[in-house]
Amino acid sequence: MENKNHEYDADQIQILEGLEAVRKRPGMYIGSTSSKGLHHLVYEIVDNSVDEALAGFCSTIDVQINEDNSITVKDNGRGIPTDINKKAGIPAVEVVFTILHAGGKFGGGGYKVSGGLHGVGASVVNALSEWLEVKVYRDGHIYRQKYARGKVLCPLEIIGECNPEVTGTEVCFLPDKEIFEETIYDYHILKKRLRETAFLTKNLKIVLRDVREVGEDEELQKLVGNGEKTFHYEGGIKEFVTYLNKGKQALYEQVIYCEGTRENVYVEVAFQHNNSYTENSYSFVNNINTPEGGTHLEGYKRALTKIFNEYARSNKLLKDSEPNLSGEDIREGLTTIVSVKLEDPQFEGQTKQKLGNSEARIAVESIFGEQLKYFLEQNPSVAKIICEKSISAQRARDAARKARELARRKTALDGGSLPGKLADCSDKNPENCEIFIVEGDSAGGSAKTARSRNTQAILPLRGKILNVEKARLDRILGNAEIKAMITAFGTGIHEDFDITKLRYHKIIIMTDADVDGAHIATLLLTFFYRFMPELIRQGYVYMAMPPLYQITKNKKVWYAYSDEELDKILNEIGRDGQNKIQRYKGLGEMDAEQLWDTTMDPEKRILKKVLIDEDNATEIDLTFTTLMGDEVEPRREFIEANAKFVSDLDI
Ligand code: TSJ
Repeated sequence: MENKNHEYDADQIQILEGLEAVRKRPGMYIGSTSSKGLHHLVYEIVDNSVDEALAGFCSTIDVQINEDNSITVKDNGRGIPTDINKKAGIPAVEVVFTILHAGGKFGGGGYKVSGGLHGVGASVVNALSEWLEVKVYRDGHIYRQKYARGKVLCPLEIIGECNPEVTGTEVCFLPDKEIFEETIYDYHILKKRLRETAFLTKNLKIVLRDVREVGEDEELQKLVGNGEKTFHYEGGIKEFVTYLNKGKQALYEQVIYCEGTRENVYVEVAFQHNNSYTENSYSFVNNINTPEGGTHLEGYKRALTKIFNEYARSNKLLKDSEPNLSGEDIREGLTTIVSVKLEDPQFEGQTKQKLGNSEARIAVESIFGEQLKYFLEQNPSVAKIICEKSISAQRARDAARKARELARRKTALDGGSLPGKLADCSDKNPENCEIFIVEGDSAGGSAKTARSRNTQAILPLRGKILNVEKARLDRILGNAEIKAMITAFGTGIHEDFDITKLRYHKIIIMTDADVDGAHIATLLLTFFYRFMPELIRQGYVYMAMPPLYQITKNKKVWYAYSDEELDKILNEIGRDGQNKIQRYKGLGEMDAEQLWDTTMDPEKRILKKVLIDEDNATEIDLTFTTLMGDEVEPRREFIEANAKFVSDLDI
């Protein structure tokens, strides 16, 4: 007896040490303690309920943001087992919350979504919560256990009885303010992720509710959602494709969908072409986005290319004399979701986000290939539309290649000359150099006068730049402004892109602080995102922040970069009518010296670094579509929310 107690104590110590390690280095377990990590806690918990749904035992998950920014997640699954786990000598549910990496190790079977980069389980959430409470509805009992910062507060106890038909798990937790830099939940972030989860798990109903009161706080108003939202998609990823093609013109009515299982890999593919020129493919493994793709995406691409070429040849849509369609040709304007579920996903690559299992390639290639072939035979009119679109993409690509070769030869002849409008800097070490992309010739003129010639280059752009969402490659590469940027940067684009050739380590977009300026900035960002995404990923792209106001009093000058700042300055210096407040409408209104002082001087200016939120890749695409589409209202909304895409002040 004594001995047994002793062992139990030893186990307890180990448990506490395990969770203490999580509290000491939270970033190791959840990536970061910023807003991103805060939201990650919710996904960790919800993913357990999704596992239960995938196993076929749960149909509804209810997520609630409570008044105190605690989160309640409730499902109608079987309820976490409450019997004593033999190895640990404590109830299974306690194991789940107190032992690292214990999530889902017992019983069950089926697919575990908690297999991604930070799929660390409930014990990590528990360790990082000020308090956590779990309730299990099982066998007619209601069980409850409470914890604080990972420590057990009371044993698992029965607190009531229920109808034995009612089963499920309910977890409520409050993220620890000692750990997280940000502890206020953003409804919109949870909404995006839960919507995606619902798309990927057909028939699963996810309800998101926000019960916080907003009051007067404007910052809080942005984060709080109104009421309740239900995500429930019978069509699963088929509906996901429809959602992603929203605002674009579909080339044919139906979304093409297939599913099947081979070698324990469950495969789903859904796609539909639209009239744009960009590919829009997303792949998922056990509901986790794989931005770098992997074997599942390779299998899909191989089958798509092979089946369409075979079809086009045997139906004489492609002549014997013509070359095969390339994968890129077929994927022009194509929106696709590839989703696989498998028992033991292996992730490879630098960021461990690329699927490595070869059985996933084989499964996707054979299931998708077979069903696509059948579909094309049954739907010749759709097949014809796709083949025709692909053939015209092939022609455009051919024309673009010829134009590029011509451009290359020309550059070879005139010694690789830089664009005429570029005022380059003299320093040749890219680390020291920055290039300002400036809207308009007049602002470009001031910037050229103001700059520090040694390290700052200026490239003025004339008027609105080409919308790359609405043009084909040959036209895009024929556009003077775009050509000038590509040559100035030195990196090339797409598959030719080489970051080591980048001539400036800061690419700074400098546009007016108004709606037109924001529009030009987003056109530029769209171009970078589509053609040189690494430039953004590696943090080389910035936005200059010109001031909105100049305040003058007794020959002293202040600059305000926002309305709040103007208010603050006026409060400090007094509002006695002697101020002359000037509102800047454009960069052109500043002379060279003012432009240098307020926006260009590395010692004083504010730059915003542009970031891509990879977790929200599917939403970024929608954002660009909204922005570049013809509807004015959604675009205005985006521009107002633009600060979300662009963040990270660099002063
Ligand atoms: F992990 C967790 F605690 F965070 C959590 C787990 C949170 C929430 C909201 C739900 C769940 C959860 C776990 N929901 N459903 C389950 N199911 C099981 O743990 C379970 C139930 C029965 C059996 C069985 O073999 O009888 C096996 C498992 C894994």
